[in-house]
Amino acid sequence: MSQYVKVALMGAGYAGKSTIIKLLTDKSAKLEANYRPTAGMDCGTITLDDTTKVTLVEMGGQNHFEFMWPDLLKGSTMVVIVTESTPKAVLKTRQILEKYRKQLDGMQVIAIANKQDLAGSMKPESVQDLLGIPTFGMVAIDPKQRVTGYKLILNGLRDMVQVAA
Ligand SMILES: Nc1nc2c(ncn2[C@@H]2O[C@H](COP(=O)(O)OP(=O)(O)O)[C@@H](O)[C@H]2O)c(=O)[nH]1
Ligand SMILES: [Mg+2]
Repeated sequence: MSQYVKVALMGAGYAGKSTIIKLLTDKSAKLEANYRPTAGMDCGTITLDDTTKVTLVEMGGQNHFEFMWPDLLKGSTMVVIVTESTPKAVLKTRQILEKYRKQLDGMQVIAIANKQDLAGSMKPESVQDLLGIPTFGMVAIDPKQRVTGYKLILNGLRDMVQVAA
């Protein structure tokens, strides 16, 4: 029987959540696309091993979808906070994190400092200092980062659920 594990992607609009879901779930997807804000939520599934599937749930980042976040967070084993890597974006992400800290209790929480290809990006270590959670740099539009992305999720889940290999 398969176990489904829920991983929520949280963060402001434009951070790169939809792109990360495409990177990890749809090999044929065009990663570098015009921005289309996610209406409410989006999801995709990755298969970790014979028995474990991971459902990635994106929480739409626009303010007017924020009312859905508490419901979308429910039942998540892991939450990936996605942020752009400019200082301004990271400070906004820190506010989001502070606001939801209570509800993230008991979940594995990591951050992705996305868009490392852009000039003016903070290094993942500096983003981590500000956010206070394990933070990993990424360029979600680069298909070569697919394996890195899988590993981030897999390593995060290893402490939380039984996964083979
Ligand atoms: N330069 C660059 N652009 C990115 C990267 N990741 C996503 N984008 C672009 O940023 C925009 C917003 O991405 P999207 O995944 O829709 O953000 P979301 O609102 O968090 O779901 C899109 O135009 C993406 O193509 C990245 O690593 N580098
Ligand atoms: Mg989106």
